[in-house]
Amino acid sequence: MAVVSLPSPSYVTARVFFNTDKQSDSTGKLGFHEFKYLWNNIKKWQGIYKTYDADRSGVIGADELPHAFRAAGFPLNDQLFQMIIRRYSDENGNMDFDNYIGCLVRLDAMCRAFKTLDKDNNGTIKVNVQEWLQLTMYS
Ligand SMILES: [Ca+2]
Repeated sequence: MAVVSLPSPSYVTARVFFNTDKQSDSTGKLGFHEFKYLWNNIKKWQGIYKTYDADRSGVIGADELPHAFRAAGFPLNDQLFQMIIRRYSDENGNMDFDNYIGCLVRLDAMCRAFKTLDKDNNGTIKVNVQEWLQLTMYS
């Protein structure tokens, strides 16, 4: 068994915060509450990463991914997992910690954006081109 040490949150956060601060706040600044929210999520997701790296390989394999993401609150379907693996995992289907955090931060941000637009909370949204571009061009 290989001994694997995970990068600490402070290592990944700089990049993650740079990539996400524009989504969280229209001023482009990362507010204290948003920082705290992101920080707490990253700590929580780090624990999940360690737990669901079942073979202790140091990366989340394609078979481990659905369990980890379900534990993080994202029970996606197979089609979405395949898409995420293509985008965030390496050619062997393994996702490293940096990509894992980047993926979850984006997933969480997109889900929150959806909920904001889903005003009657029925699971569907209707957006006009202006709203669509605000959502997609900003992220
Ligand atoms: Ca693994």
